[in-house]
Amino acid sequence: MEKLIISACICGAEVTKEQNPNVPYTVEEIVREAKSAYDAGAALIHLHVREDDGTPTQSKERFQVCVDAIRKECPDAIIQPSTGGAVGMTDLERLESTEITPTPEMATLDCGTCNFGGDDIFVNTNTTIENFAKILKERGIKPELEVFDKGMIDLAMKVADRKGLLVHPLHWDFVLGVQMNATIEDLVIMKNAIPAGSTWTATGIGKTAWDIAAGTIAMGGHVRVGFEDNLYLEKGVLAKSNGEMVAKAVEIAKLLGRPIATPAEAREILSLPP
Ligand code: KMH
Ligand code: ZN
Repeated sequence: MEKLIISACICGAEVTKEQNPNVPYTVEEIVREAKSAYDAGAALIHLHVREDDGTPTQSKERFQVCVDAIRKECPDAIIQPSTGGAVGMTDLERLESTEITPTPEMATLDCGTCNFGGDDIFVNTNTTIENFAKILKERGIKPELEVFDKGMIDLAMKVADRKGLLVHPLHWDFVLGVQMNATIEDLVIMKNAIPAGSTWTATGIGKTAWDIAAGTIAMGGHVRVGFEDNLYLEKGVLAKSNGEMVAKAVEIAKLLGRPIATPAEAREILSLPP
């Protein structure tokens, strides 16, 4: 089976130290978490950044400082800034994370609007999707197409792909348990809905994380783990680090006979330049 790319979503925009004191806010904490994930086997770091008090920000200056500092500790990791940011941010604000130097190899591209817990709405209109796809293509950044349900796969194809704004092969990230349920049946629906030749990663939010990780690894997909999506190593046990969660994914992969991709192997699988 193809080698497994492990992505670590080390920080996110919503989770807090009140929920798990190991959630990183400062540059030093973000670097600590990126390094723990990288050392444990993550090839890709999905990155959000915060102000020191935990406020989410898409400031290009803050991204630049964090990416430069991560790069020193994780020299060959794929660093993938979020363009989703946090609920309520403007499109221009969200795109700032892609304006760092050197230009990131990848960034997320969220493919639809969804209910995001409580009364929060994560807004990605058709114009937003189209503009983000166009800008990422112009900047030579490979999008990770973030899809929270099957309709978002259809929307990405209609709104961006049919207009020639996506470069194939596509790479998808199925974020299950936000809007769509997070069962193995849901995973199968998503896997069967993407165009042939695509690569895909999946993650389950909260208590669904480990079932989705195991199912994904068995099905040949790639896996995302980390504080952004889940704060627990197992029921009732808060994770001490992102590295601990990556190590658990490595262990599941080992049990299922799936070798882990290095960053160089991940670039090859994702059709990124070496
Ligand atoms: N924080 C969410 C509102 C992404 O990184 O592209 C959006 C998000 C998706 O996390
Ligand atoms: Zn994110």
